[in-house]
Amino acid sequence: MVAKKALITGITGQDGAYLSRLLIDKGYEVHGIVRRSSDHNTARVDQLRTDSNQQAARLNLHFGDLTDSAGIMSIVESVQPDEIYNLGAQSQVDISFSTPLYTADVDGLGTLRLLEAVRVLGLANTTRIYQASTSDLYGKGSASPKCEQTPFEPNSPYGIAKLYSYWTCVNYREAYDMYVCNGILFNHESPLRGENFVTRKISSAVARIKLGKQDVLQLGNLDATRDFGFAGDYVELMWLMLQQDAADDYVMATGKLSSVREFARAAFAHVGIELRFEGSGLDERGIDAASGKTLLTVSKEFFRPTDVDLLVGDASKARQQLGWTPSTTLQELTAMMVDFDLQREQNL
Ligand code: NAP
Ligand code: F7E
Repeated sequence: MVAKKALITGITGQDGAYLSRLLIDKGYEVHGIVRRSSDHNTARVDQLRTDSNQQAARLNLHFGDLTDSAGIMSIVESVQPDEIYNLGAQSQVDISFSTPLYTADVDGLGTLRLLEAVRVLGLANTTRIYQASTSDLYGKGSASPKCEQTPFEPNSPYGIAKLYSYWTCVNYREAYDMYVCNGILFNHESPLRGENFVTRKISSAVARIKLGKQDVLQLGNLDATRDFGFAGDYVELMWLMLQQDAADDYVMATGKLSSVREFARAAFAHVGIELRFEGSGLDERGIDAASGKTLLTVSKEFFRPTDVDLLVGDASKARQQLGWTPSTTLQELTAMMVDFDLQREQNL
């Protein structure tokens, strides 16, 4: 049987690494787009290239960038993918405030470039497309939990750029009968999460503090509350979405809430440190109940011009129609991340 071909933009990111492993295990020939960089940037997929000859032979990397229409067109033409997973993005919400035009170009127009490449190359009826949409589309809306019918009110350049992509995908599905799906993903984390995102910033700092390599962890908005899932569970649903009779959009979420403060408390507890919170606002501190030492402080530097206070999702549609439920609990996720960082720090 001929192997299916998948093209992944953003293959070097957290989700790209989990998804490429899943697809290779399913027998796919996987192609990934890698940005030119002055240094090595494929660390998250390097293991796949050395795990076994069979896996390495199934992974093909191409230099490209979502801002480069001709390059994207050329890669799509040469790969002729059965499935495209558009995971590439400037994915940091805080950074999107300082790079709004670049974020719009990559996260908004980048999707259009990909869809146009598929359409213009005559692949509209053969190539299925997954778009990495986001719970940030909901922004400041107060309805909770959020489902596929909840109105979008994005309040960051990132969310607004992703909203453009969301509707462009819906439009290409309706106008050209293309198989295009939006996965509206709530926050999902893992040991492969970038260290600038809050959960990994916490797990890596907790490991360093435990090992005496760092004194204090500085965070921003401790009240921000998110629906944190495990990235390894979420990539399965990306694949499932492209295996249905008809394309549709789905929320992926755990339905459980945790504030940043609660996540930090649980991460410290995992290494045996009981954190007691005192004070409020910029004066709030997390104190080691045993030693009285301040281990966590709040800094203005990590606040955003506008933030999303609370995001929790209702993934009933994915559960009922695709049989998908996330299997990793928040406690398991926290332990997995902190243990990984402890081991990594010990080996440095
Ligand atoms: P990530 O770890 O930040 O990975 C982003 C990927 O996009 C990286 O491979 C990055 O390449 C690539 N990229 C950035 N700019 C690019 C450009 N101009 N052209 C081509 N590729 C580019 O993000 P993630 O957590 O895996 O998320 C995957 C996707 O899901 C993103 O679109 C994100 O916005 C979306 N999403 C994520 C979450 C979440 O909680 N993780 C939730 C909802 C939606 P480099 O490695 O070279 O930087
Ligand atoms: O922030 C607060 C911060 O940067 C979560 C991306 O994958 O998920 C992610 O976006 C919350 C925010 O993720 C710090 O203000 C407090 O309220 O980890 P984050 P995010 O902004 O939710 C969505 C669904 C995506 O689509 C995105 O691509 O935590 N927070 N203190 C902090 N955040 C950071 N980064 N650093 C802090 O020190």
